[in-house]
Amino acid sequence: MTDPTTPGAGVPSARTLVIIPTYDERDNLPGVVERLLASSPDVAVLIADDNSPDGTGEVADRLAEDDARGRINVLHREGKQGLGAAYIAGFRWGLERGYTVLVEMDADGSHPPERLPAMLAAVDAGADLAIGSRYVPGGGVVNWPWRRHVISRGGNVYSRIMLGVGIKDITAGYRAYRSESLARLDLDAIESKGYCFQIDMTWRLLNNGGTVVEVPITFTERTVGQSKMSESIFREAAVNVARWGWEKRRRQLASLVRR
Ligand SMILES: Nc1nc2c(ncn2[C@@H]2O[C@H](COP(=O)(O)OP(=O)(O)OP(=O)(O)O)[C@@H](O)[C@H]2O)c(=O)[nH]1
Ligand SMILES: [Mg+2]
Repeated sequence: MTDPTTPGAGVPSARTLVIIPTYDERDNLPGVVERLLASSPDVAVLIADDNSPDGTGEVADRLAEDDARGRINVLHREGKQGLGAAYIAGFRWGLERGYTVLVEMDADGSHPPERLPAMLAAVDAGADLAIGSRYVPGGGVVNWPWRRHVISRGGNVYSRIMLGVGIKDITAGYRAYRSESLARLDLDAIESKGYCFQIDMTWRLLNNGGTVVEVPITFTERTVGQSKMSESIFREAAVNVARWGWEKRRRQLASLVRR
C-alpha cells in the first residue's frame, strides 16, 4: 500500500523532478528552493540556468553543494535561449534519469511551492497534466497591476475561443506532468519561446489524448528582479494560437467533407 500523502504516491515508483529555469534570479532562487524543499522534502530539483549575467548559476552551484541530501542539480546552458528551450532541456534531463513526474516552477516566487503536493495528488489521481491555476475557484493573483490582469485574462479567453478548450489558465507556468505522457510528445518540434510555450505544450498534450486538471493556486507577483515578459513574447502567443485554432477547424472541416 502506498501512502497517499507521499508526493507522487500512486504513480509507479514515483520520483518527482522540479525544474526551475533561471535568468537573473540570484536574489530569488535560494528562497524558492528553501520553501520547496521544506514543503516537499522528497523531490529532486533541477535548476536550468542560461548563463545569467548576475551569477545565478554560481548561486545554484552553491545551493547544490550545500544540500546534504544531494537533491539539487544544476544544468548550465550557454546563453539566453528562452524559457521553452530551458524547459525542454530540463525535460530531457529528467526523462533520461527516469523521473516519473516533471514539474515546472518559476524561480521568482510567483508559484507557491506549498501547493505542489496538491498538484502531485492530481497526477496521482490520473491527470497527465496538473496546472496550478489562478482562474478556478480558490485560485487568485496577488500584486498585479491592472494591465497584467487584462493581458493574462485576455490571453486565456483568446486561447479558449481560438482553440475551443475549456481550460481556465492555459498560459500558467506552474505545472506537473506525468513523464510517460510528456515523453509521447515530439519535444523537438516545439519552437515556442515565451509563455506561448505553455499553451503549445497543453495543446500538444490534449491532441495526444492527455487529460488536464486545474488545481487552484495563489500566484504572487515577483517583488525582486525583472520580468522577462515582452511584446515579442505576447505576439508569438497571439499568432501561434490563431494558427493552431485555424488548423484545428480546417481538419474538422476536411473530415466533414470526407464523410
Ligand atoms: N533558463 C532561462 N530561464 C528563463 C528565461 N526567461 C525567463 N526565465 C525564467 O523563467 C521564469 C519565468 O520568467 P518571468 O520573467 O518570471 O516571466 P513571467 O512569470 O511571465 O513574468 P512576471 O510575471 O512578470 O514575473 C523565471 O524563473 C525566469 O528566471 C530564459 O531565457 N532562460
Ligand atoms: Mg514570473
